[in-house]
Amino acid sequence: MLRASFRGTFTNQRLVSLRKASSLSAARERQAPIDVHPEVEDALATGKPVVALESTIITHGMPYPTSLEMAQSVERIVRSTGSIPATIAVIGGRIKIGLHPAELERLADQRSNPTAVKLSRRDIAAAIALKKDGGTTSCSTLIFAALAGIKVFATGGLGGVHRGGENTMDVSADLHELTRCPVGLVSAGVKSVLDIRRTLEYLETLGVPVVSYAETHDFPAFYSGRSGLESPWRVNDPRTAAHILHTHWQLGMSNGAIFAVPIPAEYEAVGLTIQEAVEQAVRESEEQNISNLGKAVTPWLLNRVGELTQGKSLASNIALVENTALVGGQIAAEYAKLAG
Ligand code: PSU
Ligand code: MN
Repeated sequence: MLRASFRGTFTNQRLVSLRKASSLSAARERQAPIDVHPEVEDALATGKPVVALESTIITHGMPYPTSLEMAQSVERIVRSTGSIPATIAVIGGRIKIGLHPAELERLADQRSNPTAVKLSRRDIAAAIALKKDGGTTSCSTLIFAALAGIKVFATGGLGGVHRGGENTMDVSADLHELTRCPVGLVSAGVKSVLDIRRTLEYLETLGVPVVSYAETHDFPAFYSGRSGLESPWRVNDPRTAAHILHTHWQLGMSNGAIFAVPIPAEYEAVGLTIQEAVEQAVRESEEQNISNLGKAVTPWLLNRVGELTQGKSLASNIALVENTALVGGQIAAEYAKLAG
């Protein structure tokens, strides 16, 4: 009886948006330290498209001030598609879903704030309790996006199985997180510092849908649009991509999916040069036992590739992140139409 009258007072659409907000409201009831930017809050409440953006790329992935310019630029690009950007981070021990300009600056400027930590799932509670600043990896961005009810997340490079991972067991927590969070992750594929073949195998084991957002099935390899390995699926328009996500969750599946977008074609040639630097960086990392560095392995490799290419890899990195932000914004806009 109560149920019938409750339903009668809400439209279907309101019910859907209430459902979306539920894990966030539950966390708030538990007084979890979460601040949602008012613009993001409004978008989530009214069913407008929102795109989550990560922040380890800002704190550990690029040097300042390029990191800040990139972060501002991807937010602008998301806006150009009609979606609202929500850069996610931890500031002073509080989770931020959407950053104010001064917060973004504080996070990016590692000269005045060199203590921002890299946050994977295992680091979140400690970083919050100790009132740290932190950049969220794909893993922890997925967690907070899911908590807030954000359905699309755009990033550059997803973590994966490291080369030699069969011995070191260095497999990014990003992969497993995709089994827990119902979020569509848009990335430029997986970087060739990683073992792309094993990464794809492991994603299959985990049951994570992998879709190339391209003209061919080739799974993109970050600096290059092609890895020579195939994705099981491909689409090349935002509506079909959104339809895949919508169908996946209509069926009650609670995991995420990957859309892998190749770097713009004009960066393909320089990608070949960068590939040589990648091979050298991986060789050096083996000689210097870098695999013992734990979560510092990925930042070390990124930084070394940057040094060896004299910044060319950085320019490519920016271009591919901007491209995934564009596609992510478009997919989120289409998804919002389907979800109503
Ligand atoms: N690849 C990049 N830039 C990055 C990262 C990966 O080209 O900034 C970051 C992302 O935040 C990714 C994380 O989620 O590194 C993976 O780290 P690890 O391999 O330690 O899981
Ligand atoms: Mn690792």
